[in-house]
Amino acid sequence: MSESQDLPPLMITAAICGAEVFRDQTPYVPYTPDELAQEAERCSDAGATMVHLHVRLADGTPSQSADLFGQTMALIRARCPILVQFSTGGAVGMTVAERADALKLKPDMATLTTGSVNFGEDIFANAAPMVRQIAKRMAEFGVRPEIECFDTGMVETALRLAKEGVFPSPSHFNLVMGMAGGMGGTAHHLEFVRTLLPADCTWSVAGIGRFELPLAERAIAVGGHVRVGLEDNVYLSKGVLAKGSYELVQAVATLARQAGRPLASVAQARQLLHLA
Ligand code: KMH
Ligand code: ZN
Repeated sequence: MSESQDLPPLMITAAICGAEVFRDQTPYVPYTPDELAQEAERCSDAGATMVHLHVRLADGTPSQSADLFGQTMALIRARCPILVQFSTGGAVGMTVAERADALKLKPDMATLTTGSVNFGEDIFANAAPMVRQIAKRMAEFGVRPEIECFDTGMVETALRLAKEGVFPSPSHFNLVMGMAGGMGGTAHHLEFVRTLLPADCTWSVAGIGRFELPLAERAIAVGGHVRVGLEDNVYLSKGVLAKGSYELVQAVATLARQAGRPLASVAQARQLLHLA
């Protein structure tokens, strides 16, 4: 009997470009609205139910332009049914106003990071008042947050803010693991951080770099959901670049099939995530 028999169908989120991956690292990272929409469709075809979206200027400079988000979301919607999640993290150093502006376009979801963290050599700043401000704007536009946690303290902060009513419960958490500055990316770390999560939440794991696929496999086995993509990891296997986030989605779909865990449809993902 499969270990996965009583688990919910697997939601895969594709993080297709991020703000820190550039063409000198991989030629396959999409920048323009057209490129982003094409990649989102490839990921949808490969089994992803949601795309985690950042936008870029034509030269790859990270942006939070509502105009670019709007163009990209429209192109994605014209191509495929995938849910669209905007980043409110943007790039290190952006203001809250910049980061939260595009929420007015009412994407299906948006990320909400619940604390600050060393981010490589930088600091990704999310003091509690900043988190409340972004959450308030999400509530204003009816956008459901994905609570993004780079360390266990961010889970604790999220629980505290949820008690304050800063965002709705049950929440959906994304555990970003294995980034330099954040929590580690081993199965041990995942086992521990899971114990902190509320029983009624849904959660996914986004392993950074070499942690991506091993953590995906673990999450599939224990009932979590998975985020993969070039934002988090550019390699399909050691030294082999993924030709796009879709190849990483395909790899997760294969792991799910091997574990006997069906993939969620977009309709099922909407239900699991309490989206209208
Ligand atoms: N680019 C990072 C500084 C998010 O999308 O919400 C933040 C980030 C998180 O990527
Ligand atoms: Zn992101």
